[in-house]
Amino acid sequence: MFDRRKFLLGSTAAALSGCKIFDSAGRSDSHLRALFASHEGLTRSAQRALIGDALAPEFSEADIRQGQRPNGSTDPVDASYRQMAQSAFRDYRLTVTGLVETPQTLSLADLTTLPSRTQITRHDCVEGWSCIAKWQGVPLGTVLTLAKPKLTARYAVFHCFDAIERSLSGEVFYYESIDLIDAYHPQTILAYAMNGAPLPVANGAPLRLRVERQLGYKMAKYVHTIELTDSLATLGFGKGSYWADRGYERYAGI
Ligand SMILES: Nc1nc2c(c(=O)[nH]1)N[C@H]1C(S)=C(S)[C@@H](COP(=O)(O)O)O[C@H]1N2
Ligand SMILES: [Mo]
Repeated sequence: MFDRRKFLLGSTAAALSGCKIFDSAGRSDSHLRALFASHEGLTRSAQRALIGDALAPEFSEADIRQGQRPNGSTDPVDASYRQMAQSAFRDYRLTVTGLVETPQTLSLADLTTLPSRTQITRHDCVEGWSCIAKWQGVPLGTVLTLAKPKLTARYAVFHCFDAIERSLSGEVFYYESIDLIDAYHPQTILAYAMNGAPLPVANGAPLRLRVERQLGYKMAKYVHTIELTDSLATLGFGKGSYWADRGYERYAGI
């Protein structure tokens, strides 16, 4: 079977800084990964039929062999973001809005007061590298439960502080989305800490999504708003994700 990831090895090796192409601690499920890699068009329902709502593999502290390689945006230039970053995100607020009964505005203190989950998982970027890191955060389901999704809500959309694209026609801020099944998955968390320290700016401070079992680009960094919607048609070009709108699959399962 053609191994797309081995193929990527040659082109990305030079760009790697600290992360192995594929961390060998994750080899146990490599047959599954190879299967999905070879089925780019596999639908969400087909993937669920295969792996169900199983948990992504979790690792031990000893498996963390390098820092999480920062990728994509690493230092948002948005003025309000920079100002917040200078005061340890004291003025940061997460907004939960859209198809909810009780919209929420939560500070970092509010979020860290809620029960947290810690998980050591492997991050797989579509570019062909992996990192194992420890993530701590509040389960997204907990935050959604506070906001009480309406029965019509189907997706959680994540709006981010970083303009990933700047051109004469304007700025495009990073966006992502997941359906509510993934949103309530126990390993789906809004992470504020990484490897035992507050989340660094390069990795999405103060709050980034972890939606394990999916590819790196789903893990929206610099999240300021979660919007519940019944459709993705009006978001970007309609595929629910900055990168999916530019050619990658929306349901980026591994
Ligand atoms: N807001 C935002 N989120 C983002 C990105 C980005 O550019 N902006 N890049 C994505 C990609 S492609 C990857 S692999 C991961 C990288 O996360 P890291 O910097 O913590 O390794 O973030 C994802 N989430
Ligand atoms: Mo990525």
